[in-house]
Amino acid sequence: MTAPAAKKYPRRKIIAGAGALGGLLLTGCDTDLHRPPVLRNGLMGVADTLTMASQRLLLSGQQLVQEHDVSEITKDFPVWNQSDPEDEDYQRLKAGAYVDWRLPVSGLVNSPVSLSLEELKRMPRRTQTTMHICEQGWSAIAQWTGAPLISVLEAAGGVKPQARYVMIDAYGGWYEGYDMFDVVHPQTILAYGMNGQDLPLGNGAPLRLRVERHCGYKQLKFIKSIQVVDSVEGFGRGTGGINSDFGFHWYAGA
Ligand SMILES: Nc1nc2c(c(=O)[nH]1)N[C@H]1C(S)=C(S)[C@@H](COP(=O)(O)O)O[C@H]1N2
Ligand SMILES: [Mo]
Repeated sequence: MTAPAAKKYPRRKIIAGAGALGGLLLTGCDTDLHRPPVLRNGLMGVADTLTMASQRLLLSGQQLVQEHDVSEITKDFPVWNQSDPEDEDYQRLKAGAYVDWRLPVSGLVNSPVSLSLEELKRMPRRTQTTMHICEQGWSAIAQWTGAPLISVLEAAGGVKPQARYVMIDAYGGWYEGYDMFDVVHPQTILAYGMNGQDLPLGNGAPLRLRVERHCGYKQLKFIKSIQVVDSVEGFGRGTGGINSDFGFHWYAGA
């Protein structure tokens, strides 16, 4: 079953979005191919059995990744893959300095909302200086500032008990899915700031995800919308993200 507001991705859109994946190696940070747990196969993951409240309680002690000193920030942090999505809506929003940009938060939340950048900036914020590790063999340190993903879900009235995944859609065709372990992790933020400035265009303006335990490809840029769902079916090829649709690990964490 798919959440009421979940939308299907037309196949041609996935193929178009996959252009940015061309040339990527089919490697991840792990040796096994990790996929999101699927109830109908009898593979029950924690995310399938716990309510958000019990998850928060159980997971509040999750380990944080290392945070660095600002003196370690990398000069010229790379811009990798998509740098300026060829998307009419995105280009229009960019031309208007993202004033009309909104982040719809829908699906299995109690009161769906659509947040402006200003509203996101007024929410609880977290700043963290972390190392980005791209699966293609480079790493770099930057300081990210943003709203914890959990705070954004709370602004939507919190999630319903059936909530298992957060699916995030990006301008330019990418999308990725995350389980509740990552959603409630304190270092999982929707970042609008990088190194003390607004997030630069090439690094995903106006909003990108930082999900610090994961490889580069889970750090979704150019965020368009957020949906809370009970199943990843109905999105793309149904593996839980555009990268796993093309053979990468769905779970790209350490
Ligand atoms: N929407 C979108 N998100 C994306 C990508 C992309 O091409 N499009 N590339 C991913 C990969 S593989 C990496 S390493 C990082 C790169 O982020 P950067 O451009 O800020 O270095 O973004 C990730 N998120
Ligand atoms: Mo990457």
